[in-house]
Amino acid sequence: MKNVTLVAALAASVAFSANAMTTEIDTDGDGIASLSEMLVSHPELTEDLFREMDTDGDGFIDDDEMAVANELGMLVDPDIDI
Ligand SMILES: [Ca+2]
Ligand SMILES: [Ca+2]
Repeated sequence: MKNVTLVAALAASVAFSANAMTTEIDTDGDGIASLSEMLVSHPELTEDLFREMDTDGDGFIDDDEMAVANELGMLVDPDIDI
């Protein structure tokens, strides 16, 4: 039963992370973020960092890649004052 709980927790975590792709970032609503879309909400983002986030190299950040980037703390959340 422990595994079931873990899977449920992971699923909840992924569902939460999927919200990382907000309409604030994905301004054209296609579900993925280009570098220029990312730069609107994350002006500190560099092209190098964008390429690191874009793990499948398609030139866009999708939900999964955004979630991983958030998990690794690659992006500074503009809503959080550090
Ligand atoms: Ca987009
Ligand atoms: Ca990608």
